[in-house]
Amino acid sequence: MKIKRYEKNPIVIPGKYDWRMVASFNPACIFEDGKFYMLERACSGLKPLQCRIGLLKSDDGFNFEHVLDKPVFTPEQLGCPAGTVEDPRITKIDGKYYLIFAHRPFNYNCYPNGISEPLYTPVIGKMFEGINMTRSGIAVSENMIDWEFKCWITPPDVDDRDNVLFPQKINGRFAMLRRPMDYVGEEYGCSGPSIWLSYSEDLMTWSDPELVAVPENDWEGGKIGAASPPILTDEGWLTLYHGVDENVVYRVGIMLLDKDNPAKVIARSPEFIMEPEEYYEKVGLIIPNVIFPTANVVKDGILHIYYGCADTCIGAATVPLDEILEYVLKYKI
Ligand code: BMA
Repeated sequence: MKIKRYEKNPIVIPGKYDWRMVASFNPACIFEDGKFYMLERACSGLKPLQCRIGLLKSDDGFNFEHVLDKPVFTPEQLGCPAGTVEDPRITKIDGKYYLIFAHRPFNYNCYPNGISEPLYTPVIGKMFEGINMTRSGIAVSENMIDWEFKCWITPPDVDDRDNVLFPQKINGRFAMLRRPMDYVGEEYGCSGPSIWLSYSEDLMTWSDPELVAVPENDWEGGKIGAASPPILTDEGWLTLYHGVDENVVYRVGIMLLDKDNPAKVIARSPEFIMEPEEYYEKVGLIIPNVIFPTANVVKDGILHIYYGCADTCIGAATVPLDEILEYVLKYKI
């Protein structure tokens, strides 16, 4: 099974506007009315490293141009101008667009060192423990340009990112995958940060997380997290995820979740399906060796995977949907 990178990758690079001068990565993408719409995580600079969300569109899913010359979602809209909004994931449910984002409520400087985690220092005040200290939230829109913050979906004191909403309700409830970092240990049933599932009637109150999948393979190191919104197929929810090995190399894995009970993994490939190979996936401004898929679109039977490359630019890759489904079904549990 071969995932084909777009030959002119990277498809989106930083530059052009001040607010996206150093990086554009980890995008959301959706196909609507004959066009692909992408939301990029855009960084203005490294000192401080602050991110906003920009909107682009494309006719073919590979050549994107900006819809607006300014961001469409910002930390200011959260009442937290010193914070940052990151890693958008989009789904459309009952005619409305939902954007799940990760939010760090502080501002920091980033000094890349070329070897995995760069050095971060706070700009004002004290940084919360660990640079990833993240709260996830939801914004809603009817046109993808005007986003309104709806609510937080994780508690303030739990580092919980890689939250991904399923594109339709399951048994009448919203469902999302999540990754509460501290839910680790015997009492949680996992030895490293894992993928969990919660349900909600109204998007505001979420059920206690149920464990879905734990790190199992060497390439997943001690940590896995959800990637892009699961895709409904006849066989179940086809779900991309990422694994981080001990050298901080980010790779992509694939699993299939039960249609009615997505806490149940019905197939999972022990091998990754993508790893950093190209220069733009190995070398970047912030963290090297990262493929971080946050979006997928199925068009004419082809799965388009959109991913952040080394926290700097955006790549696209494709594979026929039936091929990847057939591949993961080889590993039924
Ligand atoms: C994760 C998140 C992503 C980032 C990735 C690689 O923990 O912070 O936003 O792209 O690390 O640095």
